[in-house]
Amino acid sequence: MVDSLHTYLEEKTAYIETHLVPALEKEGVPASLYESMKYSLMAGGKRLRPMLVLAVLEALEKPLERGVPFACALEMIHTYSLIHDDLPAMDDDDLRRGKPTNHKMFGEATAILAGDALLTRAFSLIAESYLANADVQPTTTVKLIAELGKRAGATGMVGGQMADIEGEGKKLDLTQLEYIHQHKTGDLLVAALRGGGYLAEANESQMRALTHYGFCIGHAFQIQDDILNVEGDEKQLGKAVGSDADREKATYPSLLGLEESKQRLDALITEAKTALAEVGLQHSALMPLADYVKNRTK
Ligand code: GRG
Repeated sequence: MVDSLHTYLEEKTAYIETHLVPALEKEGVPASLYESMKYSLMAGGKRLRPMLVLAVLEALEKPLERGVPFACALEMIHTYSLIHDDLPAMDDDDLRRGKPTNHKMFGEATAILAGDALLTRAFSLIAESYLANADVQPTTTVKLIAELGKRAGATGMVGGQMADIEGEGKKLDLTQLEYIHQHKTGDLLVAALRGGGYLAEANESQMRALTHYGFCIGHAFQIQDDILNVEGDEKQLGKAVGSDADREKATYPSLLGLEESKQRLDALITEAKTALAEVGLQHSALMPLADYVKNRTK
């Protein structure tokens, strides 16, 4: 079990961050495109998805280095999704993590291309790195690519984003809201867990448990996001500027109320941890990481 979650998060964040910039291609890339990609990739962030990959390898006692290319690829896809989400055609945000959004810094065209290039680089990074690594079977590399394509694309994150946009201003029910968040937010977390599982040669029951854990924390992540938005808005004395309420988006608290949302959040975290304990992974960092999803304040 990790002694201190805080230290664990700091150490793993630093480890991941040393690998992100070297994972980008520089030679032959227009300088403005490279700077735009690097700007958003290194603009902070919790690095939760890469951290989950490393935690799976650690839990199954495999070398952490093996997870690095896949972890970086996930962070690149996450970064691209945020760059595109901030564009005027989507959320039209000026700030992300307290800094100007990519299109505010580099212009819209460059921001679109930086997102495209990060998405593409994620896949070439996986293919190049693992095909050159004798510890990873080529079939594992293909599984990683398939997993990421499915969870990031039209059947995953992009599909969830589309449903979210189409749901704006409509009265959604819980099933529709869950569909949106399972795909928009949850699928990339599930990809982190399953990709880590492939790389760590998890057996079938471990793989099922990791998938279920990913599903539960993905769902919990979104509920906590909604709760943080409500509580943040309450602190601003009900002035919900830029909030989901303003944009007429359904949220868990708006459908279930704050108390029931919190109960669901607790139940999901317990379910995630139980799934791991059932396959003997109760001592891994994945346990406190589940609590972190619930207790996070940003
Ligand atoms: C544009 C294809 C496309 C998809 C966008 C991720 C996403 C889909 C939209 C972001 C909007 C949003 C706030 C979603 C809620 C959950 C979420 C993914 C939050 C951001 O993830 P964190 O908290 O971000 O891990 P950091 O900043 O820590 O990296």
